[in-house]
Formats: sequence, structure tokens, C-alpha cells
Amino acid sequence: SEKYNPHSIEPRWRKTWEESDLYTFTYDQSRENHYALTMFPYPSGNLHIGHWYAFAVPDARARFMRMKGYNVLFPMGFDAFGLPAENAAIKRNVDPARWTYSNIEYMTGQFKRMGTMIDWSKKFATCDPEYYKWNQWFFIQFYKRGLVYKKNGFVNWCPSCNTVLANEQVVDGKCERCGTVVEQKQLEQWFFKITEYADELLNFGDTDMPERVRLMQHNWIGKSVGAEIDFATDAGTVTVFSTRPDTLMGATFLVLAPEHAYVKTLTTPEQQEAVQSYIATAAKMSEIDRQAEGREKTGVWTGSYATHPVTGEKLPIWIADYVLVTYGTGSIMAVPAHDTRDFEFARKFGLSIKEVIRGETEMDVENATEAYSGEGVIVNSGLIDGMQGGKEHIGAVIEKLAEYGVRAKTTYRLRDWLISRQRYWGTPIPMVYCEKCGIQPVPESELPVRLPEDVKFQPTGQSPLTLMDEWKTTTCPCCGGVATRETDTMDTFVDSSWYMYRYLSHDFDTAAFRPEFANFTPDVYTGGIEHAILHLLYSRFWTKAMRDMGLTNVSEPFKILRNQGIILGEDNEKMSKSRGNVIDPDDLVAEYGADTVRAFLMFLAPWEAGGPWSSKGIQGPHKWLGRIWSLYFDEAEGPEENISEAELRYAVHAALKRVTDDLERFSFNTCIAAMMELTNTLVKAKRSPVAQTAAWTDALDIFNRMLAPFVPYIAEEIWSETGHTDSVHVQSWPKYDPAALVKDEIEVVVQVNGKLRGKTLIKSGASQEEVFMAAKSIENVQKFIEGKPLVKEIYVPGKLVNIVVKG
Ligand code: ANZ
Ligand code: ZN
Repeated sequence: SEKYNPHSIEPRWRKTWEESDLYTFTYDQSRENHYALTMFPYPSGNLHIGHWYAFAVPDARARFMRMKGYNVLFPMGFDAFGLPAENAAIKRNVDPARWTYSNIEYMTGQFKRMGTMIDWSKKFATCDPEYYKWNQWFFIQFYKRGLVYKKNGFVNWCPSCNTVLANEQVVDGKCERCGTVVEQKQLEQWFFKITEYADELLNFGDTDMPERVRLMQHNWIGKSVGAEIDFATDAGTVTVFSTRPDTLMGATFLVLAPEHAYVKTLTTPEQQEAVQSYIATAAKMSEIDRQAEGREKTGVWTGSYATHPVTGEKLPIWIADYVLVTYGTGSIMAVPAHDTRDFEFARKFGLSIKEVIRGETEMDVENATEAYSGEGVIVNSGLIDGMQGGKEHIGAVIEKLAEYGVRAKTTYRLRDWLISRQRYWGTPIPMVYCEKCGIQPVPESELPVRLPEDVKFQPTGQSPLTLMDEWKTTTCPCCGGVATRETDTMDTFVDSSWYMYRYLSHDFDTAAFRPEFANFTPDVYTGGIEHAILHLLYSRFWTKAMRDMGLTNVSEPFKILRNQGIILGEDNEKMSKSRGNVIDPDDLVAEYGADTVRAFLMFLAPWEAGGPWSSKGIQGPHKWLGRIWSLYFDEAEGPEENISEAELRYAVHAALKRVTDDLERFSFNTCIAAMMELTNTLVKAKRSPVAQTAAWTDALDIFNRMLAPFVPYIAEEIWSETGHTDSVHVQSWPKYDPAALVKDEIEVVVQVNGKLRGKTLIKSGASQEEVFMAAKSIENVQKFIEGKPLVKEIYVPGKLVNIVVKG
């Protein structure tokens, strides 16, 4: 009969599925609903193979859950605000909205070829005013709850993207988007108070997340337990944060960040020039560079002194760039004997060093070449002498030093989330400025504040909205007078922080989402590891804030998280236009069909690891689908085989068990391997008398249903061509039969004196005696034991017999 031809099969089923609403999800209270979500894509214009990897592979699991009886939601939308649209506008003078929506349309068409069970009726884009209206609504609710504030401070500025960046968007001191070195700039900006949830964000509850994601978030939040200590100065009290209050008596000087508010007052006229020029140099450096280990220490004395709270000693106050204004209190007590950086600093500038923690031996402060940062007994410290020193023991020390103002304090590395962007293509921040009434939120009835059209794009470093006079001018909701709109827009990570709640309410306009779905959050969430901190931390924060507002009862936005790896080029390098190693999924579909591309993506590597593309490798799955085709539709060919009914059932149910277990744990490559192996057995069985029995019909039916989640088109065609009138995708997942997995006969290896001499088949329940009898009846074995005294017989059940004889 005809050969396997995906090009006649796939478009036909795509149409049928769409017309019959096969994948349309309706929440059903009487059933178990399952929400599978993949991180929504940015509408860049074209689908790449990474999109296939991210969507087509988890689709297999979503389909599997559906066949297992769950009512499965697998939706998709577009994360549609952001810089590329605006950059296209600047470069090619195209309207960002038009650019974005036409990309969405084109990519949706490409997506549909993938053969996923995505329910397209739930699609939305975050740049829809019906969506971003709710970003604005949330902003105002957060504002009212004290979770939003505006602050003038040092912020990360990308001179190439012409906008500020959140800390999370600065990677190794560079812009996460374009790689430009980030500068520090002082600006008035809007923040979300994510730090209010710092401690709770460290607790993942029973969320099932990869360990490395947990670890990255843990380190990003960076909880430090320590103390705050006050030092009197001429400019007022300088409070320092220290994780080692046990070393207080070893503090020999203070160091302030160059940006610290007191620096100006503390600097004496003689030091003025040196301090000023130092501040200017420090401003040009990134935080990462400033903190780099082993970097030559730099700094300047302010000319002033601080008073030690216990001893009353005068400690010189320095400024140095290794102290960051954004961490702790922006100032430290330096303990050179026990802190590496302080030690280097003291050596360089000839500042004194005082040992207060005694390790194995006394520190020779004159000649020491490094700080001692280990544990030990506290010495040279008056009232705390003899106490145990070290990070783990600070509790008792803080208590003892309480009368000197030392108090326990926990600090986090996590900063508040800076959400204002000086760009056009984002959600307008719904605030207005009135000269009389100050900052006011836009009344909720006036939401959304829509983005104006016909914007001029000039890279001014300010939002293009600042040039839109008519749009900017509005009335004050308080006094009715003239007011001006905020011209910054929101970070696009705002959009993705709550979108999972919107799919079932994309057409709902009285709230961000229908209250009845407030707790229906993704059971499975899949996406790239690059979001381990940014998006995942923000969305966890958002859900907790929503919970505290009474909008949901859940504390985490998803239950299971899994990250796929990356598909590399054939050359094992990252795919990129400049390397010329990009694989275009459209070309692949045109050549092999979507099922082959899906099967190969699942087969080529463990999904969570990823791996290189191989144009040779894809031939394997393609041929495999051809063999499956002929298994169902061609006459048996080749020599007769003799697969027994038990063997056939064993092969089918063993493969079924593996696939069932492996799909459960996102191990797609082993599923494909198991089904390929099963295909080999089926090909042989087809040439055996067993092909005339019911076991054969059963095998074909089970195999067809097993194929459905992975290669949905060919599975549907086979199902239909074998006489079914409904879809294979609404069938139930077959259950494996444990009885079929008990092999009736087991092959046992027979050795004489440890050397292989033969094999024998035994019944699975055979006794040891029977096994030895069978072993000794093998002709070749007899040859080696005949006439020799038996020493012993060993049986490793189900595997091996060893007969040991003398001579
Ligand atoms: C005295 C001391 C003695 C310290 C000692 C350490 C060891 P983590 O664990 O990262 O929280 N520190 C505090 N604020 C700082 C800032 N803004 N910039 C740079 N360094 C700062 O580190 C906390 C320690 O880092 C604090 O404890 C402080 O130095 C320093 F043997 O205080 B320590
Ligand atoms: Zn007013």
C-alpha cells in the first residue's frame, strides 16, 4: 500500500481537530482538572527550534495526562511588550503594535503546525489593553497596600537600551539584553517591595522544583544573620551591619560606601579633593567589578573619626568602593584581623590590625599575610573575652553587648524590584502628578491608561511618552486641576508575573481573572533555566501578594517546575545567525513532517539536558515512523519468525510500563527508545503465527494509543484507518498488565569452573534442583564435568549456574 506521507496526513488532521474543537478546554468541576503551562514566548517574528523544544515536548506529557483521564488545559499567549518592537520602530519606522501583532499572527500559524493540544481559544497578548489594564489595576492595589513606592536612588542604567534595569537584569555587570556594561545613575524610580517577602520566598513549601533553581533563588535572596551596631560621628550616627559582631573589639576603622549620605559632611576640607575624585571614579564602575575578589584595594580617608561604642576609641572613617551603598547600611566596621578585604585594605594603607579571635595559635599581627576568618575563642575584648567566636555563636555575644546598642539584624541581598522603564512599549504606570495634590493614582474607572499612538522615537534616555504633550496632560483625580501623567512604563516582567491566572479569563473584563479559577494554578510549569531568578522569583512574589490581598488561596504560582535544556547546532555551539548553524523548524516540517521533528527532539537527548542537533540523527525517527506505518498497513515480508504469545505480551507491556513511568518523570528520550525497541519485536511478531491471534490485535491497539502523545498525527491516521470513528486523542491511556511482565521462561547461563559452557531455558518457577538438572543435561557442559568429582554447584537465581569440579 501507500508509503508514509506526513504531508498528506498532517494538514488534514490539523483541520479536523480544529473544526471539532478537540483541544478546547472547559473547566469541569466534576473531573480532575490539570493545568500544564509552558512559559509563553516573545513574538520575535519567527519560531526557532527552541520554541519546538519548549512546546512540542511538554505537549506529549499534557496529552498523556489527558489520556490518563485528566481534563487538561494547555494554553498559550504572547509576552508581547518589550524592547525589540521599539527598536524595530526606531530602526525601520514601523509601529510597535503593528509589528507585534503581525508577528503574533505569523507565529501562531507556525505554532499550529507543531501538532500540539494547545487550546488557541484562550490566546492573548500582554500588549492587549484588556490585559495591561490589569497590570495597572494591580499596580494601584499594590500602591494602596504600601507595596509600591517611588524612590530616588542609584539605579542600573544601560546606555545602549537607554533605560534602567532591575538588579536581576544585570548579569556580570552587563545588561542582560544587549551585553553593554551597566552604569550607575541617580534617578527617581518606581519599586515593588519584593523584599517584604524575602523570608517567605526562601521557603518553597512543597513546590517541586529543580535543586539548582532553588539554589539560585536562595543565593539571590541572600539571607545574612548578624547585628547592627552604632558608631557616633560628627555627621550623626553611622550604623553598620555585621555578620560578625563577635569581632567588634577588633574594629580599627570604619569604611563608608563612596555614595553614603554622610560622606559630604564627614569629609574635612583637606581631604575634599581626594574624596571627590575618588567618588567620581567609583561611579563609573559596576557593583560586580567593585566586589571582585583579589582586586587591588583602593580608598580615601575622609579626615574624620568615629567613636567605638564600647571602648570609646577614635576610629578613622574611610571611603572605599568595596563597600556597596545598596547592601546592609552602606557602611562597615572594618576588622582587618578577621576579614580578608579589610585585611588587604589595612595593609595597603597602614591601618592597625587587632586580633580578637584566637584560633590554634596567636596571630602575629606585624607579619601576618592573611586574615584569620575561622572560629575560636574571643580575646582582647574585655567583657566578652573567653566567649566562643564565629558566625555560629553570635547570638550570645549580641545579648552580652546589648547594653552598647548592639542588636540582632537580618539582612537580605535581595533588593526591591525596580519596575520603571524609560521606554514606550510597555504598560503605562497609572499615576499622575498634581502640583497641589502630589502623586495620585489614576481612578480605577479610568483604566486602562492606553498607550498613545503615533509616537516619535528618539533615543533621548527618557521615555518617548515625555514628548506626547497631549497624552501627558490630564486632570487631577483629587482636585480636578491640571495634572501630568507618569511617562515611565512598567518592566515587562510585570506582565509575566500573573499571566497564568488570565488564560481562563482572557475575555473577562470585570476583574483580572474569574474568582472561581483563582486557585487553578499550573500543575506543571515548564520553561528555560534562564528564568530561574527573574521571572520565577517575581511571579512567586506576585502570587504571595495576591494571596495577602485575598485574591487567591495559593502561595506558589505552580506545583511542579521543569526546565528544558538547549538545542545546540550540529557543531555543538549555540545556534546563531552569525555562526550560520541555525536549524529552521519550518524547513524540517516541509521535509519530514511535524511528527518526525517532534520524535527527534524527544529522542536526541534527555529533555532537561538538551544537546546538539543532527541532520543525520533525524533520519532515525523518520525511518521509525515509516516502519510503524508499514507495520499497520503493509503485508508481512521476510522469513518467518517465531515470537510466542507470551513474548509478544511481555514486550508490549514492558514498553508500556517504561513509557508510563518515564512520561511521568519527563524522560521523553527513554520513551521513544522503548517504543523503537518494541517496534522491532512487533515487526518480528508480524511474521510469526502469533499475528493471527487476539494478542496481536491487542498489541497494535496498545501501541497505537502509546504513540498518540508523541506523534499525534500519524497516531490519529492509524487509529482512523484501523476502523475507529473517534479520535485517538480522547482514548484512555492503556494500563500495563503486571502478569504479562512475569517472564515464563528465563535464560540461564551455565559455567563450569567459571567458564561459559552453555545456556538453558528454565521455567520461571523452577526449583534449584530442576535448574541444576537442566544445566547438567547440556551436551557441552557434560563434556567438561564427566568423570570429575563435584566440588559444589552455585545458582544465581534467574541468571547463572556455576558447576565447580575437581581437576
Ligand atoms: C565586620 C566583619 C568581621 C565582617 C569579619 C565580616 C567578617 P554577608 O555574609 O555577605 O552578608 N559588609 C556589610 N555591609 C557591606 C556593604 N554594604 N558592602 C560591602 N561589605 C559589607 O557579609 C556581611 C559582611 O560584609 C559584614 O560583616 C560586613 O563585614 C560586610 F571578621 O562586619 B562584616
Ligand atoms: Zn490635584
